[in-house]
Amino acid sequence: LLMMNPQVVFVLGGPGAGKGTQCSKIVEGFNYTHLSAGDLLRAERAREGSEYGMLIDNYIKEGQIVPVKITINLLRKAMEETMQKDEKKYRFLIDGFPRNEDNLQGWNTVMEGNADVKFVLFFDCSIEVCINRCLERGKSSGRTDDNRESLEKRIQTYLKSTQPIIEQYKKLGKVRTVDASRTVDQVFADVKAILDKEG
Ligand code: UP5
Ligand code: MG
Repeated sequence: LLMMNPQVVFVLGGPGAGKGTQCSKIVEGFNYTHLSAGDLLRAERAREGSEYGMLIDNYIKEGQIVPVKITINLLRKAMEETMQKDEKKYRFLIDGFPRNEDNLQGWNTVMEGNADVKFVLFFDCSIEVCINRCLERGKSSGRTDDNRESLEKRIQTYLKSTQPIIEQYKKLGKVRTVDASRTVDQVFADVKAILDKEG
C-alpha cells in the first residue's frame, strides 16, 4: 500500500504572534489541515475520562510545556484520522509545536521517516505586541493563560525553550520568517507568497 508520508509545516512564534489566525486563513486557500497542538491539548483536558486533564491544566496555566509523550500521541492520532478519512489530505500545518528539545526528540522518535517536515513558518513578533494581543484576547477568550501572570511565564518559556528550536532549524536553512507585527492581511500576503512558492 503506497500511502503518502504526511507533509508537515511547523508553525512557530511567540504567544499571540498570530499562528492560529494565519493558519485559519491558509486552510481557506491551500490544501492543508490545521492542527494546533495547544487546541489538541485543551480538547484532551476537556475530554471526559482523560487521565491527563489535571496535568495539562497545570502545565498550561504555568506556561510550561506538556511532556511530549502526550502531545505527540494527540498529533499522530489527528494526522492518522485525517488521512484515513481522505488520503489526499496529507498536508498539515502543525501549529505551536515543537516548542522545546523534549518536543523535538519526541517528534524524531515517533515521526522521523513517517512524516516529512518541509519547513518552519516563523511568525516573528515583538514580545510587547504578543503580550498586548493576548491580553486583549483574554477579555473574551476564556483561556486560563491569557492573564498577565501566565503570560509572563509563557513568554519566558518561549524565549528560553522555543527560540533555540527555531535557531536549530535556521541553521538547517528551514525557516521562513514573516514579520507578524503588521495587520492580519499584510502578514497573510507574505504567508501566501511563501506557500505559493514552496507548495
Ligand atoms: N491577532 C492575530 N493576528 C493579529 C494581527 N496581525 N494584528 C492584530 N491582532 C492579531 O492571535 C492572538 C490574538 O491576536 C487573537 O485575539 C487574534 O485575533 C489577534 P492567535 O492567532 O490566536 O495567535 P497564536 O499565535 O495562535 O497565539 P496562542 O495564544 O494560541 O499561542 P501560544 O503559542 O501561546 O498558545 P498555544 O495554544 O499554542 O499553547 C498554549 C499552551 O499549551 C502553551 O503555553 C503550553 O503550556 C501548552 N502547549 C504544550 O505544552 N505543548 C505544545 O506542543 C503546544 C502547547
Ligand atoms: Mg494559537
